[in-house]
Amino acid sequence: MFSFFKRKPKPEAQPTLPPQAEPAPQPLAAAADPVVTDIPAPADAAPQPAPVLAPEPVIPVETEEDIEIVAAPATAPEAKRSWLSRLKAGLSKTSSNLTTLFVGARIDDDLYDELESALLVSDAGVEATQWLLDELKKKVKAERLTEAAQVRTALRSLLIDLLQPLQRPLVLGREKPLVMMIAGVNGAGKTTTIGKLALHLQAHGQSVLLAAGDTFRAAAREQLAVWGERNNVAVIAQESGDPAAVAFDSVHSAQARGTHVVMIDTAGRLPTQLHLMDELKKIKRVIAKAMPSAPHEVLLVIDGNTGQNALAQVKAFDDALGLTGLVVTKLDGTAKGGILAAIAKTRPVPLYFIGVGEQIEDLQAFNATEFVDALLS
Ligand SMILES: Nc1nc2c(ncn2[C@@H]2O[C@H](COP(=O)(O)OP(=O)(O)O)[C@@H](O)[C@H]2O)c(=O)[nH]1
Ligand SMILES: [Mg+2]
Repeated sequence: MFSFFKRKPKPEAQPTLPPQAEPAPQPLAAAADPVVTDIPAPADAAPQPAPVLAPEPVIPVETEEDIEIVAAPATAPEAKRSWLSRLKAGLSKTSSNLTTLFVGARIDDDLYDELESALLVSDAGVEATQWLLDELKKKVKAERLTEAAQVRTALRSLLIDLLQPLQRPLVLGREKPLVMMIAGVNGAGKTTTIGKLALHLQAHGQSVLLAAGDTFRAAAREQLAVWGERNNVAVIAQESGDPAAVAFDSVHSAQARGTHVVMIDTAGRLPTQLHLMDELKKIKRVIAKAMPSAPHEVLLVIDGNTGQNALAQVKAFDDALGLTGLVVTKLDGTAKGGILAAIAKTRPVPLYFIGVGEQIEDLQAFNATEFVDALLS
């Protein structure tokens, strides 16, 4: 399930870097990776309908360029089942609210009112809720649906349509090093996510360097350092307390070592702490001084339990930094899940990964169909 896309190295791009042992070629995902079943048609082909019925959806790729699909470290079927069951358990309140209202119901205003309330309670927000209701009513009319169960199926496909644009793979190998900056509020799960990602990336043959950019708390530096030591991942840290300097050093160091991926951790901050938001912008600017095309990914990590405030976070961090991707964590807790619909409708930043626990396999690539099925099961 966990999958990245990795561009095949372009021959002319090679000589600029010191020679370094390349990882053994990865097998193309076929039987090995149950998820990636196909490379989608080129962008100019006729648009494909959302893969509603396919058991394993195709992951879209932006270009048809030479892309090597790197298979996930085979998530064992039991691990995958337990992962999905944790996602379902986390979303169970919303799913029971959303599904019971269809049981034995007639298709009338009461049904739509109840659905509206359930969506609002799930954190879907006014805009996405209104869109879903409008589209659902149109569909019911156009398809002459008469049974509540059919309306539920129609809702499922609308939700998948809404969330599908968030489903994007993280493309590896397009820069060396690929520099990723990770931001978010305190406790969102930034450091944990970096740790999980580092292990996944290593399993894909990628060398990883971490930068302890959370310089506010000595404990945060320690957390990353201990983690790095335990997992044999190099961590750049500094006593100086200047996160921009740590970020700068880490990119230089990765360039010197020929490392594939650098992940830069940052201290948690609220979007309302303007001086701290300015500091993030500075870190980003300084990274670009070390490598003009970097950072290549600016990720926001969001706690899935934050409700509508998560949307405010996405907007504020996106305005400040220009986000390239999101990670939503803690969907195993009491998260209501609807926030993804709100994000998709108002600020559709790609959602690369979702977290449903503290174990490494608990971070998985976001899949719209899987998520909607957990929400409506
Ligand atoms: N249940 C659960 N806990 C998580 C998840 N991701 C992170 N955590 C926990 O959230 C807490 C804060 O994580 P941390 O990475 O230190 O947050 P940071 O301040 O953003 O770096 C830790 O106790 C993590 O173990 C998740 O997906 N599910
Ligand atoms: Mg942290």
